[in-house]
Amino acid sequence: MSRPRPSLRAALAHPLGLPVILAVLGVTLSPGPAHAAAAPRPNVLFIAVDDLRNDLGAMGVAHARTPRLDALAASARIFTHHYVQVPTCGASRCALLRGRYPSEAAHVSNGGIASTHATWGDANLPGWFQKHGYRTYALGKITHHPGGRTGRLWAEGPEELPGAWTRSWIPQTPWREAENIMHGYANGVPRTSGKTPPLEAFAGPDSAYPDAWVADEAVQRLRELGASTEPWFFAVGFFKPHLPFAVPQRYFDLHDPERIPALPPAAAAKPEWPSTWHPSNEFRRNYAHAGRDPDTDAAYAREVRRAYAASVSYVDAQIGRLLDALQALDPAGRTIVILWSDHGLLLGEHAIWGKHCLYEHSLRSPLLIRAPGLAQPGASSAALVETVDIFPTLTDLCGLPAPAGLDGRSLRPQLDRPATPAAKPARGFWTDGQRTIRTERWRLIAARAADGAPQFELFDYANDPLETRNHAATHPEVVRDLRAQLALRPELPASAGKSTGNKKRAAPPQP
Ligand SMILES: [Ca+2]
Repeated sequence: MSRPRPSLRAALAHPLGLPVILAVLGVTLSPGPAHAAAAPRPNVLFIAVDDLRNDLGAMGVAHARTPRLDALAASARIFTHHYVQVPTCGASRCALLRGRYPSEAAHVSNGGIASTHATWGDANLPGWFQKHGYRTYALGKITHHPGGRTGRLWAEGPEELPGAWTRSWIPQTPWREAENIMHGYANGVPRTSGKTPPLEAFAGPDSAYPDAWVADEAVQRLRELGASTEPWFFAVGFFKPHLPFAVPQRYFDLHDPERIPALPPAAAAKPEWPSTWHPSNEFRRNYAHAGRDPDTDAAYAREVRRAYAASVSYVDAQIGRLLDALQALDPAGRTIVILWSDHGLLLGEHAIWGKHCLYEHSLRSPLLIRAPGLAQPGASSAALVETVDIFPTLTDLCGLPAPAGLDGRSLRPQLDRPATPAAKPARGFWTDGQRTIRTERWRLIAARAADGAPQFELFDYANDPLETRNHAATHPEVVRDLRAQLALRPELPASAGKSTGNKKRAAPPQP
């Protein structure tokens, strides 16, 4: 990797003086106690958004109304091809915090952190930062259990990731317990699975819904952190745009449903080939639809997409308040800011309303990174990057060593030069041993048919970006090559344990 160097003259005039001069002369300051005393570690604000696909204005989505995320993107590196490892909340966050690909079936289940953390060793993102002098905070939904408790209503019982956080908590709200805030309707009403609706527009203030409370608490905590003499890693997890798509009416009013484009019929069709298609159980079973089906009711499809867009606008506004507080605290921009979503979402693509599958829109999600001294802020990187890259990127940017065994790569090359290509393909994992690998042109999904025979779906994004055909039979050489790359990682056992987001088997292979 070659990093651009400032001129010596510019370095001499630079307010940071010596470090810049040393950089010009090619001298690297290795991180260590002596250096740490001279140059404080940067603070980190990590913002997790739940189920956010790349529907941002900054990513070219015309109907999006995301002014605050767009403003953040204008000061950050926009990773347009960021892929998560597992398309469900808890398991994606498990990969984030381990910095590793799933290596056992539990790692693709929502309970993966709680059931496997004892074997992680040093691969524990907040634990590693704490070990290196950081105070670590998790507010809201950072792991599958907001607040970090795994017992009744996620409000009591064993810690999900013991000892890793200086504090892990949720705000005190009308929804009270974590499991209720996660799926909250207006003014403290919890979800009743299968009986409450997937959409709600309430004519009331932002504080009628949980994320305004998360933002309030985050702003308060940031002000307190301003007095901290120790570096901090503050993770703030918002709940929207996860189902239910329930936010104040005024965010619905931002969106004209007629302006949200419908999908081309071929993109909205259920795959005709043997596939890993699933019936969207989270959407269909956990909510009441009054007999309506967005696959056959175009008006309902528009309503659902509009409610999702409204939920994105609502969380955008709450994140904006947090960023305003950071700006007041740190006007010089010395804090590293990462915005990440745990996976994307299909809004009718392949006739799926949800995630829990290995198709493109399920695995692809926004990643924005703002770091002090970032080159070309606002420029996009189209490099294929992954959630497992975040751990080594943060240790790199903060001048910490990285623990052994991380699967990702630091994204510093793409931060320095956005045109830098990816270091590796992107890998995804799902239940029943399903796996995928994504290269710049292709995606292979490997699964097993009902009779146990290998089954492949191959997509060609150069010629068929909407995944409307399975190209496996016409490109056997590509399948061979990608299978060989898949084989570099062990296949996970078929059983993934309980709870993958849907109540039963989340993504049964279809004959
Ligand atoms: Ca999620």
